[in-house]
Amino acid sequence: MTKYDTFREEMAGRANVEDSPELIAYYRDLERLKTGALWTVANKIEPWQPKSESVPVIWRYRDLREHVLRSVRLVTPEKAGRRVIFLENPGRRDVSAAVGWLYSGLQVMHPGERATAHRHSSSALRFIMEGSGAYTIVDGHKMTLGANDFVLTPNGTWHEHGVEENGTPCIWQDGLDIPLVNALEAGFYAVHPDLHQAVGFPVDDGVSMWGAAGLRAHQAGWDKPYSPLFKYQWEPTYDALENYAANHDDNPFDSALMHYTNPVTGGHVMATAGASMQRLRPGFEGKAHRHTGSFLYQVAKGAGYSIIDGHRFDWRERDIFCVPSWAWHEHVNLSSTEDACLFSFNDLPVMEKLGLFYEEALADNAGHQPVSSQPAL
Ligand code: 1HN
Repeated sequence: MTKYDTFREEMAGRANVEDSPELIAYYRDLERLKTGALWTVANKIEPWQPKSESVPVIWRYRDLREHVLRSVRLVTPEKAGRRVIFLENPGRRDVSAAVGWLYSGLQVMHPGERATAHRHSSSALRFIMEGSGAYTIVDGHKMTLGANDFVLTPNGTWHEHGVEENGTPCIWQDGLDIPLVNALEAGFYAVHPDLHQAVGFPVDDGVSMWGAAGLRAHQAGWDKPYSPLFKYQWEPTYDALENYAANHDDNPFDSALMHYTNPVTGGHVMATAGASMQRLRPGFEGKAHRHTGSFLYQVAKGAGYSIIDGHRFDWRERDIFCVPSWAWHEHVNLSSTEDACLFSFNDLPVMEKLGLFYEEALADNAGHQPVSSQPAL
């Protein structure tokens, strides 16, 4: 029995007042006083269970890539600030979100280009999709980036990006909590006074200080509310997943799922955003579950499909798809010989801190959703 089964969906006890001429006149009077009667909105503002405005969407890289590259000829990073094509969920256009309160976009930079340094109240992360020579500088720490590397630019940190002269065109996915910060009306933004920041440490110093599994440097000190390990490289991540998968049973929903962590606390990488990488073993057919929290996935490796709220979404490397809060979802690796890896980021730290995380497995139909013959939006 899940926590949710304790809530019963009965009309008794819920607002059920019929309009009458007197009531309508009364509502008009209340409106003039900038007030309202709760029973006219109660059922809408307190749904029986989470009702996401977001719809499941897949953004296929083979459709998007050429348009992302097209922007290089149309705008410069100097003029655009950041040259980004953002992902717009049809249910969340009003807040420019890709799902729930999460923003995401694809950013492209050519060799020799660099974007100016700025900082803001939003926390950001990036997952590298293609190209070589990309780098990010966070509070003076410069990091080199390759495909499937994951990098943080936590809130309040000065950050800028570029691609070295001898690199190739680079594309990465940005993820930010901007819609959430805007909803909370808490966003500040500043451009660096010198437009660029000095590199104050050896390149990739954070990885050598914080990146060794199970070890902590004697001189390491940290009291910020985000991970000091700004960069999580693909090779050790994949090694860890393979090792874990080889020695542990599959999780029925996620096969082998590991979370990027703050090495100081063992918890989420940032205060408002968490991120994970999962490996679906060859032939994996996950069962359906749902939980609160919004998720954006990027296919880091392989091909398969996910069924999200009864719609099937076929994906392959670099495709991005979202799972809205409380949507049923199950993942399948189509290959019987190759594994598939899914990167994802989410707002779970917020859900957990606010005591709003709930999860349940699909009990019916052996844990699998019926699939609709209608296409998704
Ligand atoms: C931002 O800082 C970046 O640093 C990318 O590359 C996208 C979208 C909205 C607000 C800040 C970046 C962003 C952003």
